[in-house]
Amino acid sequence: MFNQKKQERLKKILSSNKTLLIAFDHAVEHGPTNYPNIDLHPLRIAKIAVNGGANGLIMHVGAARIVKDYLPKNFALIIKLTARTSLVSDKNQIQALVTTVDEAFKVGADAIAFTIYVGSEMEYHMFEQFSQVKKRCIELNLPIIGFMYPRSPKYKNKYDARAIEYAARVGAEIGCDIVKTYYTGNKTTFERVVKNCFVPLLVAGGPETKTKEEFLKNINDALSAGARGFALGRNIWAREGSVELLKEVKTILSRY
Ligand code: FBP
Repeated sequence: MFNQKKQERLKKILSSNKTLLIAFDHAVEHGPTNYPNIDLHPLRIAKIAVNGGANGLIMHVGAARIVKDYLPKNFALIIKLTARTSLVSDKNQIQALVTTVDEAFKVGADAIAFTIYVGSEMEYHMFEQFSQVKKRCIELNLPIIGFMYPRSPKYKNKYDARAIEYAARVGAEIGCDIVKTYYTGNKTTFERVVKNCFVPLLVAGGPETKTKEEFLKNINDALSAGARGFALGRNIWAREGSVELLKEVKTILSRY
């Protein structure tokens, strides 16, 4: 029974062979002031996700409450439990637990998302919190998507392919059902990331690329390296023609 429910929820997220999620935690992580000309209302983002053919949306619980009644039945609501702002002196150390698994479940989460800054000084604290969250997720049959992001003094650049490979592997090892991490920017190095991550791997969109074509090239390269799909933010909802662009990504996904 337990596994069946979790499998059903996972199936909803990983529907078809490839997953397309919209990520929208940026108003917390980067702040609304970072996007002065963008309408950051959660419903606008939800409409982009639904109309563009995504199969799920990742949001904090407050935003999730606003959009949940709008979302179609077969669409996955993923609630992010951890947060940090960019107002602190070092935004790369830790994300704290701001929402409990029970609260997310009550609001209607199909899965939860949890960020770990792998390699940061506070890594142990995020690991400890993760173990508590995982315990409750198991009881409630909720899948966990681990946002596994390198923040190591050993690899100063967070997009260093070796650091990304390590972080993604850690996510699989510690029990994430799905891992999400950065694209390395290079197909060959990303193949190694995929190879070493034994659970489905989703790719973040990253900072807005100069051109739409550059963004779509990254999408193609990540897929041909073996990615199982994407959780895209800025490169979709911060661009003109978000819905059409998301549809283009969906078409590319269907070719793999
Ligand atoms: P993007 O597609 O915009 O990169 O969003 C994915 C994401 O994981 C967001 O959920 C998160 O806010 C952001 O990336 C974090 O990026 P960074 O670690 O570079 O601040």
